[in-house]
Amino acid sequence: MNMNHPEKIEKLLNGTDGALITSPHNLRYFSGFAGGEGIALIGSDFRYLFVDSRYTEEARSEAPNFEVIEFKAGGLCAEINNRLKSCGALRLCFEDNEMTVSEYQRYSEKLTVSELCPIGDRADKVRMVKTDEEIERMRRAEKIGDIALGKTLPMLSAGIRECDIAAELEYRMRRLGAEGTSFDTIVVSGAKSAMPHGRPDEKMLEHGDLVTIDFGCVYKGYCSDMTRTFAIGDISDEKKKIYDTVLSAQLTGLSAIRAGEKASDCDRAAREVIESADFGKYFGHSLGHGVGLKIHELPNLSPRSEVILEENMIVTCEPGIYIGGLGGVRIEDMVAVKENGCDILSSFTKELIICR
Ligand SMILES: [Mn+2]
Repeated sequence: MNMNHPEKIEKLLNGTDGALITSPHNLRYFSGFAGGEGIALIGSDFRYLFVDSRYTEEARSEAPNFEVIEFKAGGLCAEINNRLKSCGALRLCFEDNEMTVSEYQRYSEKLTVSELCPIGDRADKVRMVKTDEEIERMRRAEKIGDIALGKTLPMLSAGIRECDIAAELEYRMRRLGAEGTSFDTIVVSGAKSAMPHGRPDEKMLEHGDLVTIDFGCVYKGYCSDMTRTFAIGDISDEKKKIYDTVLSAQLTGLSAIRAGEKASDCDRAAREVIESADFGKYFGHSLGHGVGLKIHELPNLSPRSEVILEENMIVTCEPGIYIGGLGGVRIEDMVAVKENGCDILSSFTKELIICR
């Protein structure tokens, strides 16, 4: 992001004189600086980036549209106050969802401002619609996941531990150029697969298990997110029915996603498939979420969402059924919303794979 998007800055400011940007993802989005630690002060006609000496070089090269100011320990607020004075900024907005209470108290005491107003979800809303460059980074991230999963798949068999699969997948993604994982990799098998966000441990895969793998990586700052569920050997008819129902719901959700559609209607379309198979009470979460610099962004594809989808939003479509004691299935793709549908960024098969 840079000076090419003044309308995004105006949305962010919403009538205030400046925005105090402190979170790693918003620093990166609005300035380009990827170091994570620093403070940006952004107004309609000024751009300052305050960093300590560890980040000065990086900030100067990554945020060319910003005046980079190096501060010494204890000197940050004085440096900010100098710039506030020279540009006459009095009312600042700040990231209330990201700042600690003690940081807020310190800024309230030390900054010479008339008001610090919460920014609410304005930064998140600005980031909702992606540029082509952002989409290409996420397409690449998702592709890395596709390839890494393909290379890990031969490991899946009875007797191997969940933690070994998670480690292999993460290693493969790093070797393919990922900067890291976009969240802690989920590999859950057997009865544990009924925990949507369970953690991989030393449990071994067993014959007849469902194994859910939910994972993603970060490429040039942008996250990917995908989920596939596999069978270890032959599975029961009920597990097969759960799989088929989730797949059908996922495909229905995908076909509902398009620009102009209500996010809540996409959730509804997929949920109805699961409800009509009498599994409704086992699908507790929403259909999907936005993805970007953060793994969970706006919009939410949930029954309560009031968002109308717009072209180039990136969202996931990930229905699931989780039955305590038995197991669960989730299938997830990340997609770019388009005028007449959606562009699915992952290409890994969704046909049930039975691992022998
Ligand atoms: Mn997800």
